[in-house]
Amino acid sequence: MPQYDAIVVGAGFAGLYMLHRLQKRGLKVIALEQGSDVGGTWYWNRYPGARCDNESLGYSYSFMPDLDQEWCWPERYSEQPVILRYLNQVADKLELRPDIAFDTRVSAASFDEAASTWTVETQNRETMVTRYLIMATGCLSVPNWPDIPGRDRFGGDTLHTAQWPHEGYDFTDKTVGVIGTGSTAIQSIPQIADQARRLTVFQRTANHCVPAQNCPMPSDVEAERKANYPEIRAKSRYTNSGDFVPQGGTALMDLDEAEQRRVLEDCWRQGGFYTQYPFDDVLTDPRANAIVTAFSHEQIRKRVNDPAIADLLCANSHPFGTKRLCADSGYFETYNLDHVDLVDLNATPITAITHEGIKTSEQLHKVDTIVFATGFDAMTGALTAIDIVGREGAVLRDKWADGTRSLLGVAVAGFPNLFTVTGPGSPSVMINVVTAIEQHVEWIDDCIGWLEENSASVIEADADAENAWVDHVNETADATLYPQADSWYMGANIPGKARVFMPYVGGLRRFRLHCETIAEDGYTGFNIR
Ligand code: NA7
Repeated sequence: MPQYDAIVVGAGFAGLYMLHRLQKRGLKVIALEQGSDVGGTWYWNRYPGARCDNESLGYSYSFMPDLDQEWCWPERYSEQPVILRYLNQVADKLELRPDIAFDTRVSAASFDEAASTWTVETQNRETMVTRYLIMATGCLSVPNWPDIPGRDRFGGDTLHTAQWPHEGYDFTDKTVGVIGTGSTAIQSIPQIADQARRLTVFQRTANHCVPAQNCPMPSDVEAERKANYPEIRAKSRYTNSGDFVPQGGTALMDLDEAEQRRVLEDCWRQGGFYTQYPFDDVLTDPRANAIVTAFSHEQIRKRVNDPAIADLLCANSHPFGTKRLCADSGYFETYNLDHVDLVDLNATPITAITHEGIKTSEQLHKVDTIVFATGFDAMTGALTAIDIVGREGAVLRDKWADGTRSLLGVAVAGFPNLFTVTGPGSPSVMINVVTAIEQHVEWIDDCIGWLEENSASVIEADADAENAWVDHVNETADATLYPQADSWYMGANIPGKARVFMPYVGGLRRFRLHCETIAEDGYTGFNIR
């Protein structure tokens, strides 16, 4: 049976960096990746319009200064193929591919207490043994296929945005139904409408959405960034957002009405996450939140011709920003096209999928193609899909059945020598996820280095420390408006999943400093043998 010092599961942003760090440390390490190539999220999500809504100049590794200078991001927000090209370039430059096993899906992992090793099993029935197991499986990697009666009986083409055909899909002359109106749908709907003969969008919940204001990369912005990259990178590591965009500093409620309006207009002009970054109170004070919501609705009504459709598109079910904010490019204007319809599933829910199309309580919508833009089993899906068995037969899936429990989102009591990159309880998806990944990868690598230097063979999160961290994560979320939304942050999009606010909303700076203190103090909160 092959033996390793470390196995990394996944070869996206997290897995590639983890592999590189452990290689540099001189460990015998392999990455196991279910896809046929590197990229993770950016390998799978190839739907039309797929684009990162973090700005290109901040959505890349900070540890490759030469690549920072060489690489040119063509747009303010990068399309999926560009990010995938970037990750391929990284894998080539760092010569990572020889140590990645592709088309290799991990199905089980169990901890051998006597040997202090993990036995890892793949779907191809291979088994291997490792001292450290690092799950770099991504926060948004397991697609959510809703359990709609008759889904398998549909006679046309069924697509899921997160498992898009690599050869693409031609919507020309097709009658198309899109289910879902989250970020992915908002990006893909304008592009699908460009090609399709008829497009019907099935909306259960309108999402808060801001204009992306995407544009070709301004040469002066790129030049300025490249001249100052090292300082900006260093600064981004200690901001709350993990980004170079300044966050906080303005309380909307401290401004008079005219000032509020001026600031909001400025935010909308800048677009993207600038719309929520400046404010300290929008996610904590319902009054401030209501002001942003009202302003946002006003912008939608200006863009959508039919007032009844505009009303449906205005998010009302949850406070602004408490579900992942969507960034649009021409989304609202799509509903002004004669061949595009919006179905309100609150008024007329989907009752079934038939051979011919999507049936609501009102009518059958005949379609050639159904696009499921229905999201992911977020944050935990990839981990609970694997049979992970720790000490004394503890099963991770069972441990998390009533809600995720983790120390720093990086380690779980009962599961020695298992690390999770951007696991639940860490800032992960609440901030620039590449910065979040780098912080976790570096912390894990340092921790493994420390264990090796101190001749320790086992590290495990202490149960009390884990409880204290979970309490802190919950208290931090409860001080905000976030838990008011039925979001994927809460696990609320998956029937039967425990409702617990999973990511840490205390900001990267606080989190990083806390993690640093723990390491400096010899890994307090962890039991080491
Ligand atoms: P999201 O944001 O989870 O959106 C999924 C959408 O699908 C959302 O509008 C859901 O409505 C809808 N949905 C899910 N199940 C159903 C059923 N059964 N019927 C009707 N509609 C349904 O996923 P995305 O892929 O758009 O984005 C995920 C993240 O990727 C995004 O936040 C970025 O970080 C990148 P609901 O709101 O649950 O009522």
